[in-house]
Amino acid sequence: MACTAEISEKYDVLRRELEKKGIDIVEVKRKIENFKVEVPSWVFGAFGGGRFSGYTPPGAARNIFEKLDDAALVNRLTGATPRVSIHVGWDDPDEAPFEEIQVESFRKLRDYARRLGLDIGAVNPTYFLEGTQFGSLSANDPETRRRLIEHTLISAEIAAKYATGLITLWFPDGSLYPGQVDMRTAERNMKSSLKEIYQRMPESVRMLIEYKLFEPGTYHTVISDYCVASDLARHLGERAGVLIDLGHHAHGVNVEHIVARLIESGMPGGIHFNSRYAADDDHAVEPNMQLFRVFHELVTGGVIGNADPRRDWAYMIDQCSALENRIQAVLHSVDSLMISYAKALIVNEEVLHKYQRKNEIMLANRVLLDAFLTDVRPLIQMVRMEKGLPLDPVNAYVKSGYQEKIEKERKQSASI
Ligand code: PSV
Ligand code: MN
Repeated sequence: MACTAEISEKYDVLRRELEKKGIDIVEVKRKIENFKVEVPSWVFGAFGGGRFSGYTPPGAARNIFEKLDDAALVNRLTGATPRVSIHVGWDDPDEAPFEEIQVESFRKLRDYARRLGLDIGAVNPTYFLEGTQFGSLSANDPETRRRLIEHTLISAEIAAKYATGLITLWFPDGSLYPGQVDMRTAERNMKSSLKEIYQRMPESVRMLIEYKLFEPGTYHTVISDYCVASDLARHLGERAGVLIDLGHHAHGVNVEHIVARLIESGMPGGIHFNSRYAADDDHAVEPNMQLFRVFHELVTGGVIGNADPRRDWAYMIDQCSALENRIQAVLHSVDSLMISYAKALIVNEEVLHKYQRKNEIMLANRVLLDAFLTDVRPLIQMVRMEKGLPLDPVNAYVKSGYQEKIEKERKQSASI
């Protein structure tokens, strides 16, 4: 493990290198210090895809309180995750049947979170429980639509009273075969259900609509891409926007272009960060070139790190794959996000613009590459050292003894 002097030395080398390029490292450091991302409650629990007899990594949290305990540890090790995004249908502290979930139950969740130094972040209504296999807000059955509209309004009230006032909506609505649903009727139902929610939800609440190209719908999904989501959001009003989940596109889609377009439209936005290889596999975030390019759009679009918080987007990790140690995986994600953000902040924008104006294609491209290939870890470590945080949160977790403790305490596996 690197010692203090070694880190300062490496940081100085990086500082001199960046200063030569006219990059203000102190400003970059300040932005990294302030970086925050929400963690999902579900990464700590038993949700795992139902394979291998519902195998869940040892030590998984058995209820929302244990999920918050784990989230608090992640925040203590990273200093960057003070909020936890919840799923109302999975995280009711009273574990009431779906129809009986009470807004007031979530007060004790908020209070418990506060005692751990946390807040409840984005509130997700849960549309994919028993009874929505043929659609939720777009279902043919008016009774199903009514149930889910009321559930969303309860979620919105929870968000207003006990969280940050943000609801994030993802729908399993779609179809498996051509002809199964009338696509126009489904769209009309979705639109009118959302309109009713928007008109009835508390005025302080904002909503982000998440799109997904596939799953569970294999032939069609009602909100398949950002154009559908942004059309809906525009139809609703200025408190509605789009949630981009990195895993929800066809392979090869230029996601940073979607980010750029949404920023340009001025619409509220948010990102669910994760990595995927084959489909929506919800793996831990990797500091790859795509993630760097996404951050570059957020930085140059004046969104992330903007002094005016109203300009900023919402950032959440959305991961929960079946086999790996979840706490290690989420710590790794936070690390990857900080690295990618730092790389985006050290792009030499002046030189980039000069090459863009001159149509110097390769030279412009190499400016991005230069930032991407720079090892920014000394900067991240410097930030952590100054905050009294472990330099390597994953390593610190392994050594902490927490895993052994939860494996012992939570032997009895749980369902959520
Ligand atoms: C759906 O695949 C999704 O990305 C949504 O954000 C859900 O809320 C989350 O995953 C958990 O299922
Ligand atoms: Mn998501």
